Amino acid sequence: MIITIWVTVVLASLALIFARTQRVTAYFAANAKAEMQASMILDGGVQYVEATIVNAESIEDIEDQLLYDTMEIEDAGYFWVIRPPEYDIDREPEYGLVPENCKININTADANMLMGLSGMTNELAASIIDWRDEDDEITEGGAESDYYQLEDHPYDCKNAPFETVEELLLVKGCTEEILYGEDTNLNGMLDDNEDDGDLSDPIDDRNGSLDIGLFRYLTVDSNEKNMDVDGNARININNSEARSDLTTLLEEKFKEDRALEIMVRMPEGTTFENILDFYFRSGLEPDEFEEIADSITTTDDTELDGLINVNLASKEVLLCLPGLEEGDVDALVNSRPENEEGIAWVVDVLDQEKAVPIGALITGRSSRYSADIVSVSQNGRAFQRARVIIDPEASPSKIVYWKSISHLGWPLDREILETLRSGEPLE
Ligand SMILES: [Ca+2]
Ligand SMILES: [Ca+2]
Ligand SMILES: [Ca+2]
Ligand SMILES: [Ca+2]
Repeated sequence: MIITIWVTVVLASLALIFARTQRVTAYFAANAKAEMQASMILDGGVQYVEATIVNAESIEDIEDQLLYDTMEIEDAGYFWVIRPPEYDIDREPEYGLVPENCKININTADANMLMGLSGMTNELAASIIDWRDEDDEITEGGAESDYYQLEDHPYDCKNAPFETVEELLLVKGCTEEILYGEDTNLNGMLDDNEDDGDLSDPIDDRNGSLDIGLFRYLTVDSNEKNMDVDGNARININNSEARSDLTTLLEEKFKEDRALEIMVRMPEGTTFENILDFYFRSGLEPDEFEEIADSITTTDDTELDGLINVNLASKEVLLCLPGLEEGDVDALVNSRPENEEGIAWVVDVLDQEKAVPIGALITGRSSRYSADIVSVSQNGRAFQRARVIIDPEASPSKIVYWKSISHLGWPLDREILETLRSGEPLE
């Protein structure tokens, strides 16, 4: 009898151990499946974004927030493409892509343009210039290799262009605080831990508003081809060999005698700083200028770097353009035509004195876009997040930057995860 009981106990405990192992295995299998779902949805999300940009026929096809909000992959999970809210920095996320040319390019902007950003310091602006210029001459306040060689882990000054914005963390005067502000999870919103002082990381000032740092205003990826909207090379009006092309263009668009009238005003050898300069000195009417603006250029360069999209950039970024004051920027933002892809309209808003100095620094359309993609498995047990930058002008289009930022944590409302974990679908 005693023996029988003993055997039963042993068998029962064996069964218990076995059941537990089964359960743990099943749990791991379910988690592995969730992880895989989340990462496959993320990859799919990146392809979706790339296709959306490449296939878009107008900006409207890219701008619609509904294209990026709670996209469901049946029986697998969901993804979102989030972007920092532009005006109300609260807890309401915004969805969509960010044109990289709505930011300041740290490879091309001079110290004055950099200093236009609030949060930028003289020291950092000077050090950015020294980091990317080839020489070892220290700009006042800046730093070259001599400085970096004295760090605990010494390194050389790069003396070459930045490849990522994150590289700034190597540069004198830049800290995570300056770069990311209080928004350490990079969602552009004020999360609980970003507004509780030192109760939890990061340390913040608990003032109910988000200090956003410089990161969202900076890029190394605002490059575009010097081509018109249809992909044709532009006519360089400073190149005397292209004069006949310009005459042909003017004759095509306007009457022959009008074309002659314009050409007479620019004798051979006349050069222009940029196309806005050409507008003011050629005697073109604004509507005439609008018709040809996209077909002309003042440089033989096939790539244009660091131009700022005057049709979409925020006030903060436009204020970095030389000579523009708040009133000018307000006037520009309030006069933007809807879905415009050119810059000709700028001459209706700014006078010659203000327009010409910015003419070579602005563009009308977007080229590279960044996307911040968040994916989650159907059961809410796994999520993934990545920042990517897509170059649709390369052929074929390509992803020029891809960084996993899943380690920053879940960037959307926690309720989404709770809903999914309770087995409910999202609305
Ligand atoms: Ca240097
Ligand atoms: Ca945040
Ligand atoms: Ca905190
Ligand atoms: Ca704060």
